[in-house]
Amino acid sequence: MDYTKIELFKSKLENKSKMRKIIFLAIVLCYGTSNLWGENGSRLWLRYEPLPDSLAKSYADKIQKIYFPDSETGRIIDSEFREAFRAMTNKELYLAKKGGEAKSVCFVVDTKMKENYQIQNKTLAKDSYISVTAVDETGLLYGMFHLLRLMQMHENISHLDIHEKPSYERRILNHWDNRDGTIERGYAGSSLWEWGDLPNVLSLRYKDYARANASIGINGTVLNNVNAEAIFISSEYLPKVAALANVFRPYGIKVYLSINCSSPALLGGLDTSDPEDARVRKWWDDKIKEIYDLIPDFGGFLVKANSEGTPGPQDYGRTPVSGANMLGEALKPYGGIVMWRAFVYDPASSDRVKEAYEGFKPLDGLFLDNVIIQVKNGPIDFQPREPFTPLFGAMQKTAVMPEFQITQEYLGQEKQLAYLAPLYQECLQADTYAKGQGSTVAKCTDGTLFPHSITAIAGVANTGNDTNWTGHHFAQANWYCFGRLAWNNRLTPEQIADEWLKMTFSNDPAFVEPVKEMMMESREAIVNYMMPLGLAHLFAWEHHYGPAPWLNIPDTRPDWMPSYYHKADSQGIGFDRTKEGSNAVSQYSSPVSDIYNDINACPENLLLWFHHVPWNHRMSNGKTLWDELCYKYQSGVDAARNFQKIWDQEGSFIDKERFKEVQSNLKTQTRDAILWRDACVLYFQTFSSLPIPSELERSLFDLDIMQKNGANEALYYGMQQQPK
Ligand code: GCW
Repeated sequence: MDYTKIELFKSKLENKSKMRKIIFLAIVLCYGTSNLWGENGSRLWLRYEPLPDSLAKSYADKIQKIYFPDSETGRIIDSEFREAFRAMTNKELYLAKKGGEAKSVCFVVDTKMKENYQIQNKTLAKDSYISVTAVDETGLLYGMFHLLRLMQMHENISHLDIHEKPSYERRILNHWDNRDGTIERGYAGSSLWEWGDLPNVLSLRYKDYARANASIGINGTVLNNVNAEAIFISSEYLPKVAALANVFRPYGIKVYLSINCSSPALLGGLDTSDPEDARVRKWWDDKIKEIYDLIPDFGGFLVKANSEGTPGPQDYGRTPVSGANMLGEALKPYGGIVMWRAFVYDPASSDRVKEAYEGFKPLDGLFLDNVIIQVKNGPIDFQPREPFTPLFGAMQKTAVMPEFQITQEYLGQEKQLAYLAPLYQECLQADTYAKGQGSTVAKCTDGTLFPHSITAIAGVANTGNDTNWTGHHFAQANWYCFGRLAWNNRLTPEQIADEWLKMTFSNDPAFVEPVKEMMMESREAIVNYMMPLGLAHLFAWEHHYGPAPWLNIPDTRPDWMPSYYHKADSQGIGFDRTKEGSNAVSQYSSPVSDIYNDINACPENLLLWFHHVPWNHRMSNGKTLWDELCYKYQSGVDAARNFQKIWDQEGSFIDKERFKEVQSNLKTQTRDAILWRDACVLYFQTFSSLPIPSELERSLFDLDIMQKNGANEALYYGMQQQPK
């Protein structure tokens, strides 16, 4: 649906009488339906395009009836499947009177199953039907979306024997959404949650949000920012939260909330929020009861405590264990959980990457079993490339969940194409050696190696109220791939890109193959033109889009300044984290620690993360470090240019609207890649004093102008500095 236009209608009509509201709803419904098939990206990967005739006929020969449970979720299954089937095959489905009728698709719950769902062709006398069985109704919904995915991908559905169960039990989106509709690090418009209208008026998008999530297996959503306002758990807001929970429930999605640890003082008027204070405990007990009275299946709390200025138990000399267990105890009787973030770091520390480990490893084994520690994939902060956080595999007696960022805070935001499945898989498949070879981050967190009563994974959402949900059309692929990997952490990024492209754009191999290749290269291209060879955090102040490796703001946290990370000087560049340096390498198990510690064994894509490397150091390809750095920056720019060339050839395969929007995004991306290259190479050259290899492209921007005007402004406000 064209949500932007709907919103426009709505704001015009908002303050009018009740009668007008009804008229408005009618308009919205008609308008929505008439725009249902518009190509503005609003349908995501659930487009259900008409199939080629022969395929439509073959599916319609196999499926003529539908059988489903008589329940709210059952009716969702029926209407989604029926409408999708009609759109794809131009055929109506009849209702089957009982399960297992010939030529039917039949959805039946079997609570004894060990898997989540199965999809099988079953034979009945000489006819056959498709059976979808699942452990519960949410499983049936997942099975239904799986079957629709196969059809959207033009797969054969005659020999199905699919058995699925999820890698993680809780697959959760974290929305960094604020009460006023802004989204921290959100690049796709305002928040989807219309707090002013809730609980009485429900936006049309809530259901579509739930559908989209159910279609990729996401079963939890944290509605508000981890930098949490206490008001979300107030008696005023809880009915609003409950209204959303009611919409999401039939789609198998639980709601969770981020909490502010000072809530007992802020909302309850207490003079303390000390977790060891009996009045504070009582306040939380009462609050949690109030929540469960309204939302019986409430998921639990996400907590960012004593981090970047948020309050927490350390304010009272307590540990995270004290805060987390106090909440865990109160949530326990209701089945709720606490997700306690390990993203805690102190400006005084000489090496920020060591802090999550130093703060949490000593607490291993002390948390209650309904507390899970939420750990960012890398030890700094969602950079284009980081090694995995060493807490994975190190905390063995406590449940640990990975947190990825779907929103592209540090990867070009809504302006650049960065397919993130390769980044997610790089972390999940990294070998921690915690229990010998093969102890991947995936296996350390999904219960395979260290069984715990909860397994979970979180992704910081990239959704907003933009018509296409995510700003950049290709950013939808990151929402999609997060869900798919949370469901099955063994899927390859290629497989997922293949699914997404076919459903979102076209099944034509002449489109799918080159565009898939572009997606697969996109994250590495960004690494190369922003911060190759293990560099990190070279971003301009605060907005984290453009480059400012020179940035040094006096009296500001040093660990927020690029020079803290790159440490360039006349000798070389990079952060010495070896045993002779900050010794961060020792937080990894052997042999990972030995490999990272050895300048000749360390993977080159992490070299400057772990070593301060002389400019004339020989890389494995024989080039000096300086030359290699220049080549890497150029290769990133070359890749961005190449994406433009690839995309320019795809116009005939897809709609004009999305084609042109992506084309324009790719232009911006190339422009900004050049700026990144010039800013970084020219700035680092002031330390290396070495020439840029003569065969490489010359720079377009002047360092002094970039430094004076701030490359960041140029990027944001339409290139005030023109290329020479
Ligand atoms: O990535 C950084 C962001 C902050 C964010 C913080 C976090 C929600 O720049 O905006 O705050 O991480 O993860 O808590």
